[in-house]
Amino acid sequence: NHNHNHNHHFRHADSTASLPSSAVAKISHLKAVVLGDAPASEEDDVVLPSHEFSRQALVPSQQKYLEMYKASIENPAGFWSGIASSEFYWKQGWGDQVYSENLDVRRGNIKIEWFKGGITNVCYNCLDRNIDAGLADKIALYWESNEPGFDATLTYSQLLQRVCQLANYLKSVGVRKGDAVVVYLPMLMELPITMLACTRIGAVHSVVFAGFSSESLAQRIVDCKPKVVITCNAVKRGPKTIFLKDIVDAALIDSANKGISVDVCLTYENQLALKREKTKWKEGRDIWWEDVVPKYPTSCDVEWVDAEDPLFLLYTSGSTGKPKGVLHTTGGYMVYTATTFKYAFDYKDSDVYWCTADCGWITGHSYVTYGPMLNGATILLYEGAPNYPDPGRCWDIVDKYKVTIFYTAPTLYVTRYSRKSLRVLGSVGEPINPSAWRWFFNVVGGSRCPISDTWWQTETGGFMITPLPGAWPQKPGSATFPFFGVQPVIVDEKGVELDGECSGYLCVKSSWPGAFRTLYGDHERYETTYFKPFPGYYFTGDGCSRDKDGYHWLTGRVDDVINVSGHRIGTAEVESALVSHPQCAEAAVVGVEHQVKGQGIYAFVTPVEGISYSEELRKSLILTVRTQIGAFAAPDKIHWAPALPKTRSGKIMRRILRKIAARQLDELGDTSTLADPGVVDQLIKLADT
Ligand code: 6R9
Repeated sequence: NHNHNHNHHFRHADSTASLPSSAVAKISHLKAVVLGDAPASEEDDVVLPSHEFSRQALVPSQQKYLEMYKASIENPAGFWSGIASSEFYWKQGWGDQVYSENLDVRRGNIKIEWFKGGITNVCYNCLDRNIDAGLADKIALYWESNEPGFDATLTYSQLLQRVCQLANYLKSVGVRKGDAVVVYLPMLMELPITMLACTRIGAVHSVVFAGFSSESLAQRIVDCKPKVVITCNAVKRGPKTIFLKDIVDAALIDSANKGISVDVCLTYENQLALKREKTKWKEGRDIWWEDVVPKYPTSCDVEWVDAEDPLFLLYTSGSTGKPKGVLHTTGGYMVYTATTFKYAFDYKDSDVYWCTADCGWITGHSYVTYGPMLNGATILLYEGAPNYPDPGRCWDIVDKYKVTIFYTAPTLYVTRYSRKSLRVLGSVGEPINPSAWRWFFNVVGGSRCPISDTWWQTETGGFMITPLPGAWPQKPGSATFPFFGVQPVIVDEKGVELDGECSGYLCVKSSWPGAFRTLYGDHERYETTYFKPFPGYYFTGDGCSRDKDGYHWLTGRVDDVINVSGHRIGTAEVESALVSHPQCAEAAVVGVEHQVKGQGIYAFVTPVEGISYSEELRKSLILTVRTQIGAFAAPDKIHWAPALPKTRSGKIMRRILRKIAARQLDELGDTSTLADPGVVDQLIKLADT
């Protein structure tokens, strides 16, 4: 009794002739259901936006999307400068050139600039501008504690005061424009406050996810040499207390040993987790936030900066061991995150928006803090674990705050409550498979809410391929079509652009305002990693296919990066942690499909000679990874390996290891090029020990 509507709304736009094939939909004879009419069944290939939804949407039709997309590609300068000048405050306009770019290594250094010469400030645009526009008393932040029953709110004007006090404090300890500030905080209000305070004075924040170990933190401190580190004494996550300050102490000792000492460690006393009396303290260096920050004035002049001045650094995993410091600058990032947020979630002033990401990741930068705040949105911050004290917690929170836009990773929970307030859903971090999509759509959204499956990366700053909820018919599991100004291309291994229905490596042609500008201190690595593999394009590291209707389907990383619950982890990072263990001779790490986490970490380990396989060694190897990287990077499986399968030139054949890990033993392929083909049988025998 499903109300199927065949080809209900599909109409071909006339304006598609000159569009890149990435933006042209040719939908034909698909089974479809209309939003709100009935659940999406396994047979439904398409979910159509309802008239009701589309009527109120910012982009109400496919036709409108195509018009805007076309304008954005044909005249990027006009498209983006129109938005930038009408929706943001600039102390001074940019020069004659809206943007300049070179994405082709054959033509010299890679360079991307947007709005160069324009003078602005992101914090001003997030707070002062919105307050001037009448939002002073609008709730900016709702904060929900790990412990049910503890919460707090800040209006836009209260938030501005808090931000200014911290900004003034930071100036008083010598933080100036261009200085780095490392932030190691959980999801307290103090985290976005800190980000905005840095931005206000032109300092460059480098937020380190508070699940990283002291060694990872130290590595980042050594790389960016901050004037100040900001943390809190402890945090509760679920039933556990995590002593963050102890981790910072160890990191500061570690980085001092490597020649980088930090003078100030500003520490927030998180009273719900730990009293200050119980916190280890280093006089002279450590300062309680509550003792100093509230004493500073509640207003603070803005540091006006160039659009191309750095906004923040965020370290992310690559395919080699050392994390990469992704650098985003001011103007383009501001315009891009605000615009993508607005359109992809069809944002309305009355929305209550909740993104479950931690500010330690890019999603928390662009879509907890900057994008929503630039739009003057009401944002919910949740401190705790999604399943604490029970699996219904997320739905309790949605109901408590009447959340209307819910943006999360596909790694999800159980059904329990009505989520009547929801209007738009978002998904990020990993491919969402069609049945997970249907579950999210039918159960969480009551088959009423469109899903924005947003594909993007730390490097891209904001959404790249995403549905616009009022415009596109959606296919469960597809990120659909590019955002305005984005030209995705799919290339083969030779870098030849593929057309029509195809599958290959996902690249992007031309720049977009939110693109990262360099890897901090290593422009050469920036060029090598992202622009040399396919000259003329930005290479994403992802595989992608395009179906006959023009929809994009992301198929996961094609490099040695694993995606665990939406957290990017380089296999090389885990391997180098494992081999640092005195009893580990060699290690090779691959990703495997994981029911809950999307991908799991699967490690093949060869112990040093004379050491036997034991449960003790297994535990101690896992502990080593936890302490060197963080708990989220702990291998799910240690597979003992007398030796690893290698080519005669000594290269580990990961292809074979991936098949063994997935137990696809009949798909091992050609093993004859191995130096010792017998290794494979040995590994198979040891698979379940
Ligand atoms: C935003 C974020 C980036 C990698 C990316 C891709 C995967 C992200 C996705 C997705 C399929 C989506 N990814 N969103 N894959 N569909 N909607 O996650 O940034 O941490 O840098 O990870 O995540 O593989 O290359 P980041």
